[in-house]
This record gives sequence, structure tokens and C-alpha cells, in this order.
Amino acid sequence: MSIQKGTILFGANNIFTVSAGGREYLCRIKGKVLKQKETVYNPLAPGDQVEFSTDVHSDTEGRILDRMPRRNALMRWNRKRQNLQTVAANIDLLVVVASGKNPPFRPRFIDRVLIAAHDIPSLVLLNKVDLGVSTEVEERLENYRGIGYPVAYSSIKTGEGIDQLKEYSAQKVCVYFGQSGVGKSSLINAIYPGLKLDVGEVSLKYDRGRHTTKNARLYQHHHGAVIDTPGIRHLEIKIEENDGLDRYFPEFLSYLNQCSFQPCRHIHEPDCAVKAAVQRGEIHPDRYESYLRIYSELEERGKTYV
Ligand SMILES: Nc1nc2c(ncn2[C@@H]2O[C@H](COP(=O)(O)OP(=O)(O)OP(=O)(O)O)[C@@H](O)[C@H]2O)c(=O)[nH]1
Ligand SMILES: [Mg+2]
Ligand SMILES: [Zn+2]
Repeated sequence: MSIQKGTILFGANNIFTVSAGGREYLCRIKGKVLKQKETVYNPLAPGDQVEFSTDVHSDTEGRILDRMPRRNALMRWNRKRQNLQTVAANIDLLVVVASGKNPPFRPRFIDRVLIAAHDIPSLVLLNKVDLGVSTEVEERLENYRGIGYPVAYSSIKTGEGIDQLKEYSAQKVCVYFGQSGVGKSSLINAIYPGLKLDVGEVSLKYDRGRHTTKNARLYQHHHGAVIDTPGIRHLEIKIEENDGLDRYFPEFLSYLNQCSFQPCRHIHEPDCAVKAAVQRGEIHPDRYESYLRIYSELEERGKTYV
């Protein structure tokens, strides 16, 4: 038996594929690891660094002994399981993929991803620009840029933006995240043609993706690693206990100590600096609307998460 360190590529039914020294091992997880991290639904995700031992009777199977501390992790609240789920861990760049059409642009979804990824460098990417970019979409993307998020455009049909993405993601662990059908797997294929990931058509009837990618998975390549994730319809988030949701909206920050009520929820309170900034056009009304919706969702779920 030997103990090694490796990277989780993916997991299914509590069997994890671990990469170490250019080889892959199928590993089960020891109870201890699970118990330590029992507040989450899945203790390990693509990108996690683990310690594992290889079995004496097999050189392709092993047991995961421990998880190394994470630099960061993209988490979502899994409503069905009433628990937190880790999408991916130790991320250098999160590419938040959207499309302007087919499926339609959903900035509220982007807002949620940016909250979930508050401590992870994120890029907002509008894919499928060959289908056209409306002025509304353009305006929202400009708003993200103004807030401080990098924004980029791409198309796998014309090749626009692909080389820049490749350059930008060199030597990084990049995660592609977004709704089903926006083209995450297609983009990864365009950047790293050797990977040959499955892609699926967008449903004509419902104008949304068909959930082609079923599991998040890390792929190693010569210049780093990329994690493809399954598209989700709705992202529910968790924020740190006692943290105000307002802190997750960077453009709100400079107004927070100017509200008359402290702490202010920026909902019905008089003399609220955030609401005044929305009225003056300094905060985008859609971003404020996102704030309100997420606030009431967190409230519904219980105080622990507000
Ligand atoms: N016109 C156009 N179509 C694209 C572009 N990128 C992807 N598509 C198409 O969009 C559809 C969905 O692409 P996928 O790569 O499977 O999307 P996904 O985001 O991985 O979807 P899930 O795996 O379901 O989450 C496919 O038919 C692609 O050919 C693009 O830049 N322009
Ligand atoms: Mg996919
Ligand atoms: Zn306020």
C-alpha cells in the first residue's frame, strides 16, 4: 500500500476518479472524510486535492483518506436534498457562460452565479454572438463590466473569442458554468479540440438546453485544467451566516454606511442610500431586483442563511 496525493476528476455513486502521476485511480471514500464534512451533500468535487492509498491487490483502485484544504469552492444549495452541494473546488477562473439567444439571456442567473462565486475570479462570457447581440444584452454586459467583472464575447461558429479564452485560461483551473444549452461543452471543445465532449441541441419548443452534460468533470490538458459542469435551471445560493446579502453586490458597497437605518435591508426602510442610488441610476434596477428576489428566497429558507 502506498499513500499518494491526487486530483479528483469526477465522482459518481461515491466512487471517485483520482488523477495522480499521469494515471487514474478509482477510489472509494473512507468514512472519516465523509464524517468530517457532513454538512455538505457531496464531500468531494472535481478539483479537490486528496490523499489516497492504493490497494495491495490492485494498482488502479484505492481509498481516499483525506481531503486537502480548499482554496475556494463553488457551492450551491440543493433544494431537493436540502443540503449544500459543491460544484467544483480550487478554481482559478470561473467562466460564467451565457447566451443572448437560444436559450435567452438571463442576467438574474448571472447575478446568482456571481454571488455564489464571490471569492473566485470570474469572467462573464457571452457565447453565441453569431446569433446577434441585442442592445439590452449589450447594456447589461456593460453594467457587469462597470461593476468590475471582466466580460468577453465568443462564438464557436465564427471562432470569435476562442483564442483569447485559450490564452486567458492558460496555466489555470477553469470552470465553465451556466444554464443548459449556452454552449459550455462546445466552448471547451473549441478551445481543446482533443477532449471531444458531448454537446446537445437546444430544444426548439422550450428554447432551452437538454441537459447534455450530466456530471461535473475535470479534464487535464497541457496548459492547465478545465471543468465542464451540467447546466442547471435555477441556482440557489448560500451566503455566510451573519453576512448581509448586500455585501455580495460590489456596486452597493460604497452606499451601505450611508443608510439611515443600520443595519438596513434596503427594502422598506426610509432614507436608504441603496434605493436612492437605484433611483439616480447609479445602481442598475435589475441588479436591485435580483437583490430583492434573492433576499426573500434566503428569508424563506430560514434565518441561518440571511
Ligand atoms: N449558433 C451557435 N450555437 C452554438 C454556439 N455554441 C454552442 N452552440 C450550440 O448550442 C447547443 C448546446 O451546446 P452545448 O455545448 O451542448 O451546451 P452546454 O452549455 O454544454 O449544455 P448542457 O451540457 O446541457 O449544460 C449545441 O447545438 C451547440 O452546437 C455558438 O457559439 N453559436
Ligand atoms: Mg454540456
Ligand atoms: Zn439601505
